[in-house]
Amino acid sequence: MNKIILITGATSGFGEATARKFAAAGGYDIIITGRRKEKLEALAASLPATVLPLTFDVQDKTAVFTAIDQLPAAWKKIALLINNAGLALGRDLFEDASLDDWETMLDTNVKGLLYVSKAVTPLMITQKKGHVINIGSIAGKEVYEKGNVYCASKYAVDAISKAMRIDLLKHHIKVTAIHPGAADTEFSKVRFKGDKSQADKIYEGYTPLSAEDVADAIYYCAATPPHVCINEMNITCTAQANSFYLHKDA
Ligand code: NDP
Ligand code: 8X3
Repeated sequence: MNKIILITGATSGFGEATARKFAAAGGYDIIITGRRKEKLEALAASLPATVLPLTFDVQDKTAVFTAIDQLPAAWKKIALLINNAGLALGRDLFEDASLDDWETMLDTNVKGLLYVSKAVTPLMITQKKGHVINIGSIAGKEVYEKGNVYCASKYAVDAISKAMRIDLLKHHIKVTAIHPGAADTEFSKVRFKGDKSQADKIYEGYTPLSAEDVADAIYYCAATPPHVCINEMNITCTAQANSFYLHKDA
């Protein structure tokens, strides 16, 4: 019987690459989610797997709980939840940053992850097993200048992952946090609000992670035997040591 997985933020970047990875591997029925309906439907149609696209904004508590509650019974046996939806908005000094940007990051990266987890983990508790993979960031390991609230949101993902691992232990639910470094996805385009030249500069002078590199890491963590849980994985490109040290060729 195929395992059911739910991936948030599957319309681009890590989420889309992860959906492609699991679909190609076989053995999974996949729920893909995001706000951009057309992208979700196009991805669903292109994957060699049974796929259920679900359109909702993770910031909308009612929409999250309704979407999960209304899943057909067979789709409720979720074995793996990948909490990936998230974003950075702006790269500004504390005194210059926008409160709206801060609120959107906290509402998405922290509260959205909590809503989806609170909606899905009861379905795992009923099954007495499950696996939650949270996508944090190296920004949740060291704060960098102008990273302020994005970093804070990812520190929260780190803490929430540790807390979930402890509290869900008795339900045989694995919790893994994956903390990637710079990866070339739509992330910087979103962060710099469509300013392509600013976004492109982030990835100049070195080879960043690709979405597929992170999807491979997610798949590796998901494919461990039932008695093994990778608690945490920090993954950067070879040119990057952490949030501070990134070697760019001249
Ligand atoms: P992308 O911008 O390519 O993808 C982000 C995904 O999140 C999209 O599918 C987007 O879908 C979804 N998303 C954003 N906001 C919402 C929302 N409110 N409700 C539902 N879905 C939402 O970025 P990445 O793939 O790079 O990012 C994925 C995760 O990885 C994020 O949590 C990010 O913080 C983290 N990360 C990224 C790194 C990088 O350098 N790229 C490094 C470390 C961590 P849609 O717009 O359709 O809703
Ligand atoms: C994304 C990586 O370094 O831009 O989480 O914060 S970074």
